[in-house]
Amino acid sequence: MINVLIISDNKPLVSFIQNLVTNNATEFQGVKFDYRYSTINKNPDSLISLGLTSVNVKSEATVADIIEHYSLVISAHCKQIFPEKLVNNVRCINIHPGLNPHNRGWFPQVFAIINKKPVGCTIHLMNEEIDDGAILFQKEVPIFDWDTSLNVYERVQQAEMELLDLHFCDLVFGRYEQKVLEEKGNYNGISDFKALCNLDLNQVGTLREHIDLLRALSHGEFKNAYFTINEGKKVFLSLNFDKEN
Ligand code: 0FX
Repeated sequence: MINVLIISDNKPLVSFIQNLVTNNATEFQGVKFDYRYSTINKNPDSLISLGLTSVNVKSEATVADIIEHYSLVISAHCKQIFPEKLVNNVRCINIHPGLNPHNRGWFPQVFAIINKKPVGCTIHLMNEEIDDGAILFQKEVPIFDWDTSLNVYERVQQAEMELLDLHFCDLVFGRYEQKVLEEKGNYNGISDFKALCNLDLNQVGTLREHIDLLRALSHGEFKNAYFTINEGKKVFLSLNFDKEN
């Protein structure tokens, strides 16, 4: 029996993977899939409704248990960073919403809209570094001038599902070639994102640069970009585009 652990904080991805497992039942005879969300997830209800229970990969006892019981761990947008002990002792694969090595880390499409580096999704083996490790499968997606962060993110998520549709069985059975990148690329942390959100009303730049900044921070209902008025109150703003057909 092959035991596979899938850890995810993203409902559409989990649901997609669960359907793949159901639809490939013959191929997956002898494979057992367990699904978990990370313990730091503050809104797990939709994941619980899919049958997931929580896991804390920061707990040493849990890591020891995972190493003992599983031969593959898949992170499908897991909120917790896997510890070194875990990635070094069991095959761990990450499904990442960015095109490594460009803009590794937090919210790749936000930074790609601003710095014009390529974006897409990457499925890679995990090592001790964040969003690093040998690449197994990748797909780039375009960014148009009228895209917000949400538009690009939806395109990336679609590409993730396309890759999973094509290669999920290959991932489980280890049927892939590994591509090790020479370049490390660049990394953005949550503090970089927070710094972007705090708008400097005196910032000088082209109108294109300003539009890029604001659309990069426009993502549905999220309150990202803001400027501050008296008494430190924040005024949030976002951009909407209306492209003629
Ligand atoms: O599934 P996911 O893309 O993110 C998850 C984890 O939450 C995250 O910690 C991990 N780094 C990632 C690989 O997997 O969903 P999300 O809702 O956290 O973020 C989706 C997008 O939403 C993000 O790319 C940008 C946007 N967003 C998110 C937050 C939390 C914002 O614009 N503002 C925000 O405050």
